[in-house]
Amino acid sequence: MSHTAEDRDAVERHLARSVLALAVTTGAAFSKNGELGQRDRTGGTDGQPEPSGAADPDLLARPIRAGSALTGGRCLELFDAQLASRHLDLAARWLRAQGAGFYTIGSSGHEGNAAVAAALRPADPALLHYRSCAFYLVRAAEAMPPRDGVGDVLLGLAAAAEEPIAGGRHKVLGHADLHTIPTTSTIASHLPRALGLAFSLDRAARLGEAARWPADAIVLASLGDASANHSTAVGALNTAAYCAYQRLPLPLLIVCEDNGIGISVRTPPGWVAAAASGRPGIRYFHADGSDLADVFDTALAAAQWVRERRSPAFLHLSVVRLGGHAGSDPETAYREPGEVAAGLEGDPLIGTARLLTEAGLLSPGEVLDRYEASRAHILDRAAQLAGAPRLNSAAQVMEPLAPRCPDAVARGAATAASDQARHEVFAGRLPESAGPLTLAQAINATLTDALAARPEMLVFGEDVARKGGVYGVTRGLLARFGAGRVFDTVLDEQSILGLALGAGLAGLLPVPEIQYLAYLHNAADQLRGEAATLSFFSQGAFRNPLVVRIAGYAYQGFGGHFHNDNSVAGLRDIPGLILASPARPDDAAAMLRTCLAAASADGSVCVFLEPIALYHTRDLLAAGDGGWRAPYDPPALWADRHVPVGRAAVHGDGTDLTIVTFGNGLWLSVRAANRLAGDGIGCRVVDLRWLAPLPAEDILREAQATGRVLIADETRRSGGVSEAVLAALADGGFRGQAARVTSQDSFVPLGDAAAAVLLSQGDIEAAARTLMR
Ligand SMILES: Cc1ncc(C[n+]2csc(CCOP(=O)(O)OP(=O)(O)O)c2C)c(N)n1
Repeated sequence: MSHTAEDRDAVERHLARSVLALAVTTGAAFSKNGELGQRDRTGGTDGQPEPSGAADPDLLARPIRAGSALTGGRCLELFDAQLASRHLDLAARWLRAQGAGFYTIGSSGHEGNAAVAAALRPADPALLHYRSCAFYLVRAAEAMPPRDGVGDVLLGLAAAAEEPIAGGRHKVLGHADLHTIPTTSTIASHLPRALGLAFSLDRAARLGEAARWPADAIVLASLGDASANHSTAVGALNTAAYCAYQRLPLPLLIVCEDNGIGISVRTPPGWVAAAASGRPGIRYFHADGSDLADVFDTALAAAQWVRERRSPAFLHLSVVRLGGHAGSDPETAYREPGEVAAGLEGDPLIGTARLLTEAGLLSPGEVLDRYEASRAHILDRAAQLAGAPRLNSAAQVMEPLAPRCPDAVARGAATAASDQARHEVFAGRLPESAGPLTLAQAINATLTDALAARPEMLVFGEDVARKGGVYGVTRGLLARFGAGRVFDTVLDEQSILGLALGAGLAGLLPVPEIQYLAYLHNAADQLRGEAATLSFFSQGAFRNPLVVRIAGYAYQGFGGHFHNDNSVAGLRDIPGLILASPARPDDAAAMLRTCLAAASADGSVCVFLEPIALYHTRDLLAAGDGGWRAPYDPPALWADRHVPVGRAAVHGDGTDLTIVTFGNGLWLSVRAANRLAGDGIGCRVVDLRWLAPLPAEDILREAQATGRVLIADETRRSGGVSEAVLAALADGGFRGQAARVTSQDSFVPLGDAAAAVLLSQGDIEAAARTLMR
């Protein structure tokens, strides 16, 4: 594909808003006082000889302006990044017009962020606002060896398969070599992760973990002004302040690129400063985003503040948005012409050009030549890359979604601490010698073993440390492993999960707890939009090793929705996510080891859904039978007893009916099967154990063994697990009978009324008899 003069003209029309562009198209230039003047034939202004400062080592080494730490040479480099960023916006529109590009949200007006990159160290991890293209280009130029940042961005705009981070899955700003972690389009959703990474950098270093980043690194997260109002941002800022208030190290630099508008909605003038400047524990800095020297000096001061104090700061950049929100957004629909023109005053390219001309480094003519050269170069590159191959099959698209290495997971699941270490952490009372354990005791022992075997593992959440969890599942872990690894968090599920996402990035193995399933939903995007997408948008260059323990399901006697939530639909459809649903103590121990190993070996995002009502259940068929307790396997048996992801368990070998169930349903179904046996109905009960991926093979095999299937599902009839099991049977070609009993499409009420909407043993028995008739 090539670009013609007409194409260039079309692009130029977009450009016309920029004063600099105006200068180019009319042949005008600006004088040293910053005003537009006519460019003469020799390229100088008003007949003045052209400065040749760009070749003068003295000038290059000198501050660009008295009192600034920005040298002339650095300013020139940053100007080139700013120019390239501007022309990439134009290239995006040109590519779009050719049908060869798919993304036109640009960075025009925000190019001052180039100086933020320059003020940081190249290895400071950065999670960028989508308008931080110039930042990315500076990072690329700083890399050793330098990266072709322009090529990266163009490939992203064109959704090309060879784009180096997302591989054509989205246009993101990210690269592992540039320590730039791709962010999603869900505004502010990267802040909890950034917070978690900042929290974890120092912790990982203290734990002696070989971290990806130096111990004195700082984390940068940038966002827009409208985004700063999102509860995710506000929550992350609050948690940052909360940590700083307690003097917990939190080297986080939040940069707000404030252009005064979010798509079409104006941010009240002064609001960002008012909202961000008074926060306890978070130091506020402000810079004029059109003045590169001011941005550089202020960002240097902010970075130094954060690095030395390990304390958060908020850098507020006043910038402008030149043009609409995206290529498809005509800003004239909501902005007056005067407002648009006023924005041009703040064009950072003009600001930097002014700095360079005033310092005698470039003449106006040279500025314009540089601008033209950048434009020609980038449009040429765009034309070259426009036809780059795209992803074209589901297999290609999905490749990085959920990498699975079952052998490595099996090995990891069998890994234990040394005998001596185990004796120490269990204080001589090894769980395998303690007799049969309840579900809660088995999980507690498994967490203890895992913390002993995996020095990088952390356990945290609300009430998990001092109290040991609402149900005692994490009891004793704080005393055994200390507050560096087992700790209570702020009461904010978004921050808890964000902490986990950042900890995973930092090389740790986070095991956060969500106290009740009903309280996951307010923070679910951290799993759905953030954790589960990271590998997808980075082709595995960044991963989210994670095992979220969630206490859930119903049957707690007192009822009430918030402590008896039985909705798993929002988890089951997250691509790549592993959803474990243990019911028995022995399975729970093995499955938790599997999840930890999968997180560690494959970077899997795992949810471990614990049935609260079974935590302390001891008996199965009769009072005192101890049928729901199980002995804890010693490490020597872990390899043999390994439970692979997506494999069910079968209880009983009846040939009349297959009951497919999970969680509390297993307890109910085994009891029901016992009663049905008395009537001569032989059942086998399949415990799914994994709700995602579903054990489809095992379901089908056991269904075919009897020809009759009853699904006993404690989740809701609509959107519940039974729908997926029926679909698996149909997909697998099952020709027998199938029926289901489920809980109602209701929230769970308080008190005895709960029983009216929840699956019961009686329901299962009745449905089984009907099916057998
Ligand atoms: C959670 C969420 N809600 C809505 C959107 C749609 N959206 C995308 S960008 C944007 C405005 C963001 O404005 P601002 O934070 O000021 O950044 P700017 O684009 O102006 O740089 C909105 C509403 C989104 N991406 N994410």
